[in-house]
Amino acid sequence: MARLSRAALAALPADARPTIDGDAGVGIVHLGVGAFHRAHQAVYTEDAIAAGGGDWAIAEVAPNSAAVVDALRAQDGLFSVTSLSGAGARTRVIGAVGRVLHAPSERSAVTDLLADPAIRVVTLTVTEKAYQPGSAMVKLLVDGIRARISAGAPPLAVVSCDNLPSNGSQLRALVAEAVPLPTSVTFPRTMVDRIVPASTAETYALVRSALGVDDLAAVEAEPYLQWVIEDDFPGGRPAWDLAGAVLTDDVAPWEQLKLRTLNGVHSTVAYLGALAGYETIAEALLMPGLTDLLRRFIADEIAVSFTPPPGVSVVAYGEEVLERFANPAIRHRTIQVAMDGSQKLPYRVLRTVLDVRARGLSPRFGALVVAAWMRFAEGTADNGEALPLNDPLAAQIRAELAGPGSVVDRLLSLTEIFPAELTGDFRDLVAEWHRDLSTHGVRATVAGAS
Ligand code: CS2
Repeated sequence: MARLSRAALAALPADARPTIDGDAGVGIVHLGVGAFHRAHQAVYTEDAIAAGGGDWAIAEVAPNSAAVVDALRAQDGLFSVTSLSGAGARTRVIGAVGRVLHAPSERSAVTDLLADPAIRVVTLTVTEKAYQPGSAMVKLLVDGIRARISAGAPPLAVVSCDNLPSNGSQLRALVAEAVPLPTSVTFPRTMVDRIVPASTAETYALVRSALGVDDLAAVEAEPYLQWVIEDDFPGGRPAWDLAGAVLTDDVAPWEQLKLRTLNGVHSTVAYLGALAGYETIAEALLMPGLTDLLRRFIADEIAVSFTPPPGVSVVAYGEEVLERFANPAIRHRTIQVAMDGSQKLPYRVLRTVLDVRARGLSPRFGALVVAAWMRFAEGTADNGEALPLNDPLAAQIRAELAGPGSVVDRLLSLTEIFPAELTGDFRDLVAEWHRDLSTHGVRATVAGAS
């Protein structure tokens, strides 16, 4: 079967071809070429170029994987995004990628590109764990910004698209530790949203039958997508607003809404679902009692923990999230969402717990999520199958699990994850859930919880 390429485009179904002709110059560097980026920022950028023009093609920089670089280069930067829902599948090819680089083997080309005044925006999807002082991502950005300063510091916006609160401010602080930042470099905050499971053999087969060519960089996603961006782009930006993104001066309530509701509930379903033996998020939602429990978590704890954007109801947003999670066409694996829990729990769940406690209420369901994460970290599902602990703190977590005394106390002592004030009544709540989950299993605990 032929590969997807510029030459193959004419033979594709007309509604699957890119909506731009591929001659826009490169104006964006993106670090982290994962499935989420391809199904999110790349789609918005293609639609923005189609609607508003401009030299905003993307230079993709892969921080690790050479496979995605090889796949995209062999396809002239083209790849497909298939939206999947109960109503069917729609595949479109994205033509917004102008260049592809591999950071480990093409380091100086990446630095030169980051210094190039034609580049006015850098976007990043590098996951929570890359936001550490001195990480490879931070070093790459610092070198790029130094080179840019030597080139006269042309204006640049560096846009974190990872699921962290104040993502732009966190990134700015990490970079500013290593290089004095000129005022011409900004770090707008964003909230990004689209459910994009890892591609599988089925994804590639689906695209082969939809397009009649092979696409080794294909991604699948839910139809829904959202992007809220702080409008602080000193060198200009693509017309993302014309592509449906919301440009605003206050992203904070959107970040909280999404992290605490969507991501918090996602992690809850991931840990409980994986422990109960469900392979996907949508299947896990079929567990008797789980949806009712999640509704109570949303209404009684998440919704009281923060102030949402004006006019938005957290409960209504939560209902929409539960519907999206239930999309049977999306096979998002519970263990994929469960990974990196030490990096995710603090922003997704523990801030909710602290705010619920500060209001004098009991963070009952927040404690259940923590207990479920602990059971997950212990490594065995209720049916006896092994669960993978894929986490940058895996060694520390395993060391605590191997020590003497109660699992709950040992894991709560990991200060990289749990704030010191999460003791006392919270510790007791977690211990109670942990005992229920260990003794009766997830299904019985969930069925008896609401
Ligand atoms: C998920 C997110 O893997 C995870 O931890 O919660 O990737 C989620 O699918 C996205 O944030 C949705 O926008």
